[in-house]
Amino acid sequence: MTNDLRVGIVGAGLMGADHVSRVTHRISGAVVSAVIEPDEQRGLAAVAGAPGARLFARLEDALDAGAVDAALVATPGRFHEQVLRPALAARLPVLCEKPLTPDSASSAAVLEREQELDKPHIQVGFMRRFDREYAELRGLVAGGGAGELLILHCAHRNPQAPADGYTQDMLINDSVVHEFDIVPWVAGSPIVAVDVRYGRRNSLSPAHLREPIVVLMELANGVLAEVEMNVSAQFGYQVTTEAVFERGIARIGQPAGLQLWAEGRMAVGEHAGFATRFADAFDAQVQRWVDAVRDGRLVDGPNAWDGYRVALACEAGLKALHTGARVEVPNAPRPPFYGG
Ligand code: ISE
Repeated sequence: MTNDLRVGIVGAGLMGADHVSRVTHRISGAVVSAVIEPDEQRGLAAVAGAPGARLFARLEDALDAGAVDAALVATPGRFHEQVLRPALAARLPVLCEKPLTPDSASSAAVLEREQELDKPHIQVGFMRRFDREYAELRGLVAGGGAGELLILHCAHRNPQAPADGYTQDMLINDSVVHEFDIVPWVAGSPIVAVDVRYGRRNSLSPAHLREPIVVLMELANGVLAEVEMNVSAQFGYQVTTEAVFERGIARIGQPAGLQLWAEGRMAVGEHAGFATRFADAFDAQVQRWVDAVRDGRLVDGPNAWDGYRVALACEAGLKALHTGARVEVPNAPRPPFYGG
């Protein structure tokens, strides 16, 4: 009998299956004790990769069976609120994949329930905060080593639309959602307004998408951040940031690894998807969460308030996407319960 944290993975799709493998093979101090998935075939496939894990159709059933100490929610975002409700009622620590919920109203409902507990129980899966280079860039901003930060140039490039059913709105609430969290975190200032601009459409984009787009964020401290959101880049998966300071330039996310000069050419590999580009970040995120749950802190990273603020930014981004107007993001000071 070990005292490993018994984690229930909720949702056995692409991300859920990835987390089953991660917790089983790369995270210390935790085991997958349950997979919660209504699709039995998909659930059985996930359980097969987690020795000793049981399959349940609903989180409530796993809770009734006393099968889990914590939950990692990897369902589509539209199901998050209905999973978080019983988890909070059971005072279960949760790592919830982004987004917290698809909109600010449902995120606010989650916050209201969570604030009835003694402390935050939800960590939100904005894994880029655990990427070494983003953390170094944040340290450079905070330390002032190159002067004040002025501008961020971000590129978020997927080789093709990330999944079947990927919609125009998902450019914002499934993809740029990452920049809506990581930009304020790196810059140390909240987003106050969002603009979206359309240029020439990529003829290789799926017929229903109009992209790439450029998303412009204004931060409260005056920093401007622009994001090229591109889901038809073809060559690979690339997430880069160039930071312009008063006295210097910093770049992260550049292609790295073996460089090959041969036959009059030079080449370096590029990622094919987020799973490898952020593999270390995903592992660090889950390990830090498991360690925090085991020592009673429960959360070591973005909390539900961060998820709520991102939901507000996504709503402004969607309005800007559809109107072409500059849309302000409502101010939402962090309450003391969430470290404000
Ligand atoms: C996907 O859901 C992710 O979270 C990836 O990190 C992002 O690059 C991709 O665009 C999204 O669709």
